[in-house]
Amino acid sequence: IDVSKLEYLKVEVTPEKVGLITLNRPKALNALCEELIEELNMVTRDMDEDDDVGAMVITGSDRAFAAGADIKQMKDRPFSEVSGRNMFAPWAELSRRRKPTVAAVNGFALGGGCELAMMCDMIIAGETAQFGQPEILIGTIPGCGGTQRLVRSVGKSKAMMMCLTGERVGAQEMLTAGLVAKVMPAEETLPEALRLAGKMASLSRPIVAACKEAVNAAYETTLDQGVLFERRLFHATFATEDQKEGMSAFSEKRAPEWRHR
Ligand code: CO8
Repeated sequence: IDVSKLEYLKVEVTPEKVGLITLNRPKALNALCEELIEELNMVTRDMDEDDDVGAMVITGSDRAFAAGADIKQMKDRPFSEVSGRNMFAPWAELSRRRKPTVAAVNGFALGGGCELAMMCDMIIAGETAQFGQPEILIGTIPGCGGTQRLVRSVGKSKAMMMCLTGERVGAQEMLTAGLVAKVMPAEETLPEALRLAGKMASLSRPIVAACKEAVNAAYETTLDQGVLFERRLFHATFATEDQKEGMSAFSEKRAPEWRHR
């Protein structure tokens, strides 16, 4: 794709092989219109297939990661269209990427913005970041995983509080609750996200992908099935050159040289 033609995103690939995607719709606090999500799907699909990218970081501005789905775009749509076109179904595409994805969140992550961050593999938040599912305040409910992913990471009580009151919750509280992996001073949010993504991009691609698949299985299956799936993938790593290289390098007290990255 021609990244110079993107209207709502800024995209670059760092020397550390990290695909950096910046939501760029400042006038609307990065409200997620359908065109923005289409671009995001296109870019992340491209990066997932690009050997020069090992991990992705999605970020917004200092003021807003994203203030939700575009309310003005959807407000007058009739039920027949919303349901008939299965509105928001394509937005979940991000959660199916094979390479690691990191959300670097400063400012507002509300509604669809919070849901977008939760579709990433991990969230790094600035001290002043605010998370919320305010849909209830505008006469609707979360439409892209808010009621589901939130429960799985922060538990029922806090998810209920957020979804039923629409009140925003700060980064530190979300760290304690388990939604975010790390809280940083605002100006260090993106550098830390890039550092972590760079680390993942420096490792063996097939092994990183297998590990992500195994962790994701924990969301979808029983403990017994999940542990079995993990063990089978663990066995499968022994069929790769990188497992042999990694363990040989350890034994020989040298840094591994990954074949597949
Ligand atoms: N949609 C459209 N425009 C928006 C949105 C939005 N979600 N959020 C902000 N904007 C616009 C404002 O209308 C305003 O535009 P204008 O200057 O033309 O009037 C501009 O951004 C700046 O916003 P404010 O003046 O309101 O800035 P404040 O600092 O006063 O307030 C807030 C910031 C608190 C973030 C406030 O803008 C707000 O409450 N926004 C709406 C938050 C919200 O309700 N989000 C949920 C939307 S519904 C949703 O997300 C459904 C989920 C669907 C699935 C998504 C899949 C990923």
